Amino acid sequence: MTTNKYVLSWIDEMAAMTQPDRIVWIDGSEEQAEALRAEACSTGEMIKLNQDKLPGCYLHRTAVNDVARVEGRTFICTSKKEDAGNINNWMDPAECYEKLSKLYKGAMKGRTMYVIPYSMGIVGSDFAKYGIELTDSIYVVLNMLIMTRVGTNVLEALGDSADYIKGLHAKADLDEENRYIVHFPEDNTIWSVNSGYGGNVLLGKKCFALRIASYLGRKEGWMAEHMLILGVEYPNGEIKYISAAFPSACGKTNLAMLIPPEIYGKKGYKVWCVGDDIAWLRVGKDGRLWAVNPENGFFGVAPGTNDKSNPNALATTMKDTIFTNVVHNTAENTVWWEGLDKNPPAEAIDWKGNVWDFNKFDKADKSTCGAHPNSRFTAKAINCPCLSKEFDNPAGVPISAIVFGGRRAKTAPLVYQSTSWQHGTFVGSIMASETTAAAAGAVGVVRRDPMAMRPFTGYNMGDYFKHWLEMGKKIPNAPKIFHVNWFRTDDEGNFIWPGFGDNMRVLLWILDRCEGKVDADLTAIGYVPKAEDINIEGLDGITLDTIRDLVSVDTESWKADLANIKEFYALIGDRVPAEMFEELKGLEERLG
Ligand code: GTP
Ligand code: SPV
Ligand code: MN
Repeated sequence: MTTNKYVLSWIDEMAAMTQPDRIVWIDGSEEQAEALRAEACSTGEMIKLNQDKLPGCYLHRTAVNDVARVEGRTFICTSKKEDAGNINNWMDPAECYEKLSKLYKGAMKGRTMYVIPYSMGIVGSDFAKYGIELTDSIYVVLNMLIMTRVGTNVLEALGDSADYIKGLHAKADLDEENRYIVHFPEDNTIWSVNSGYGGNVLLGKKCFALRIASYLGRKEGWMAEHMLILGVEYPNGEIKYISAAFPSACGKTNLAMLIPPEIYGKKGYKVWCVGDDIAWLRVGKDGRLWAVNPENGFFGVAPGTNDKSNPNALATTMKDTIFTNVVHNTAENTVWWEGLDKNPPAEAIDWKGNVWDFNKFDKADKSTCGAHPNSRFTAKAINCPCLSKEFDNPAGVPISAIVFGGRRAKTAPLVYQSTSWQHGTFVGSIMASETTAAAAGAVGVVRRDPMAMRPFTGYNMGDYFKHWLEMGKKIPNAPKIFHVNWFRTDDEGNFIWPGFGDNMRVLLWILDRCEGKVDADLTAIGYVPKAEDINIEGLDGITLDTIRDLVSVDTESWKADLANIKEFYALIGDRVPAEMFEELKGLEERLG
């Protein structure tokens, strides 16, 4: 398929180590994909679902010990430890290659090694970057075919160049103790072993498009961010674009596919999805910041997705989708998950592969769930009813506003605006959120997650803040920076803000601020809306007082946060830029 000597010699070397029985090149054709689906079904790796109801859809269950990203086993292997920084796990590259080579040795004996040439971004475009993933998993091949652009045209575009990301994945024994997701940014290399789950093994996604790409972006003067990209269309046809960084399972997919509330819908407002997870951003010739989504599909959280919360996502999954770790409705041969509807199937197999009795489901006990809380759908972008016309535009879209957000029960208001790019960078740097099921470990613990990139920055977090500051100086028409929180709770722990489609009301305030069309109140943390400027028409049970409460700045909880921010900066270490301490001092003084 190629005469590229860098590619061929690398594959020889990896095959000599892993010793597969056969090597199969993935060409991106439907025929080959269909044969692989049939093979996966014949071995039980996948289940072909009811083709009348869910054409082209399949179900897969991962091993029960392998259901989320493993941050504790994810490493950045730079030659100098300081370049990975204290927020990342680090291993010496030589030591790591040696250690993992032992795990890979013979790991593909009796198996097939698939060679997947893929592109992040549109093949042949200025901003595309290429990768080759070697894997012994058909499930990985089929997911990569949805999530990235795969095929022989990638090899043609690569030509004789050595400029591609080398990814090696082997399932090996799925041994948790020897599971490693490691990155060698200085060698354009990613090695993953002993996992078969999502972000650990679809190497184009978090490993390449965020960790390696963030490293490259710093070197080359652009940004790789954990951001959705959406367009808000006004009744006059004008479209304004927003990118937003929320931590894993905190609402990116939902916001990106938002359906405006009726009061806006009937006036002609629309929202268009450009991307739901990753944005690559660069400065355009016009001095604005332009964003592309390097992916080609969505790897979205299933639980909670329904025809009210996210009808567009649900529609997207109705064909050509791989479901992972959801409930199998065996009577109908369809799928189900918590929060889909109020009719759990009577005959069902849970995500672990056991018979599941929905009567035993107890909301307070996650272990009784039929679908794993981090169960996912892998669906094609082109099947999304609200996909932006600009999705395939290699130039991307110009960004008016950058929005940060997280899950905070109390501290963060519904929305606030930073006072400058530097202050906005500070706001991103102190983001905090309750942890979710997207990563292995405790759920619901508040932790700092700067720019939603804590698990995904391929270099020192202090240098990453510095890069944000440097980028700001290079964007003459920089986006304004905001922070949102859909997750404030009342004393009973209920979410106060309705969220989902109604988040449109906040987006419109944000865009009005970008245009200087609406006033705001300056507080210690930044600008907050005047309550009457958030449209509450048609919202049940929400009054101007609710909004006042939602945008109020609780000085005491912010003061309590300061100590934690200082500790976090100290943990990052001496590369935190002086500007961040300046901002911190300013905040402290304003809080009094
Ligand atoms: P990753 O794919 O892990 O990066 O996550 P994501 O940021 O795309 O998260 P997603 O949109 O899938 O949201 C996951 C969870 O957030 C689900 O449980 C949703 O129900 C919940 N969620 C999303 N938007 C809102 C909202 O506006 N309000 C509330 N209360 N919950 C929301
Ligand atoms: C996330 O965890 O942020 C995801 C899912 O988007 S995964 O691809 O598993 O990282
Ligand atoms: Mn994500």
